[in-house]
Amino acid sequence: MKTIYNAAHREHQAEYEFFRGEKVAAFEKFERADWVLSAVRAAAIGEVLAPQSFDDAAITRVHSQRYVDFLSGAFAEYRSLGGAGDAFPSVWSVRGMRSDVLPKSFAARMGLFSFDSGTPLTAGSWIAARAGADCALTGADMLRDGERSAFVLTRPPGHHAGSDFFGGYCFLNNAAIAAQRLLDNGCKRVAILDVDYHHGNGTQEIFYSRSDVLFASIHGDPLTEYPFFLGHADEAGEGDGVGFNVNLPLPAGTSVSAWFAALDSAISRIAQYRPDALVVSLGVDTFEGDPISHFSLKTSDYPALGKAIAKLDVPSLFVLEGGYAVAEIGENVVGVLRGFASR
Ligand code: Q9C
Ligand code: ZN
Repeated sequence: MKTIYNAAHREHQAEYEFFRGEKVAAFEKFERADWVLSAVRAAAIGEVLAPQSFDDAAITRVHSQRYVDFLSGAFAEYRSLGGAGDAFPSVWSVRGMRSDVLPKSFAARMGLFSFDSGTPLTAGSWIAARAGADCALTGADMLRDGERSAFVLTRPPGHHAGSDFFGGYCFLNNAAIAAQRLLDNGCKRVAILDVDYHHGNGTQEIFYSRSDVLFASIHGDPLTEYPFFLGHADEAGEGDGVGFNVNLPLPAGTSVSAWFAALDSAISRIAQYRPDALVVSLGVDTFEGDPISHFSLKTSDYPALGKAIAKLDVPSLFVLEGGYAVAEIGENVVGVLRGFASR
């Protein structure tokens, strides 16, 4: 399996994030991708390639133009106003307030286009995220050109980013951008399997009223786990999308066998959908040693995940999402990719 590597990921380096009022080292750090790249190279799973470049038009298929316009210039604007360090939102538009009027205030637009204060916007966030979208688009085009699978090795991750908001360490939704590209390249139906510990609220939001993308996610129950406000089992889609959104929330502390049972049910639903291509939002924060998550997969469990995905026998694009146990992230990701290849 070939890997498309986002070498620009290092441009995004958050100084810190907040935890219980304290500044703590950012969990979503550049070492994550470095370790995955070393593991990909050490396991010799295939060539490592640089992305092609694409116009913003491929991104505004899923993100709003006003969001892309804001985000691409946001850090420069922050600095021009005298902002020091990374930028964080501090005010949000909630129920009963307007989101259709674009405020002039930078602080107001930071809040309009985000849903948490846990996603530092740094000097290089846009460069890194934009290059990651190029990697996702390159991967989608590789499937069109006959590859059976490919791996998008990028950070920052993407699945929490929606059509016009960032959050959860995510700015551009790489998996959604790739899924839309696969449709634009001729696929009739694309499935997205999200196995990150956290619900992919951004991906769900983007495709919620559509039947040409099936979104299936296994994640920590939002009653107790981030992103809290989406990811419940009764969210089945709306309008044309009814029946094409599948949430399988599991309580924090869920066993490995219960997690794989949920995987079986997600995979059966995807098989029944008969997709022309599959995008996997591959977070490995399901790992027992993950510092911010509460499932208990072991390194030796990840090949079985890849094998189960391979049984679908559909061209598959793996896109890196979360996973914060830095020392094990590479081995866990490569375990999935090797399991897929070995089917
Ligand atoms: N003190 C992804 O895995 N909150 N995002 C963590 C830790 C946000 C995770 C708080 C977690 C976002 C892509
Ligand atoms: Zn996650």
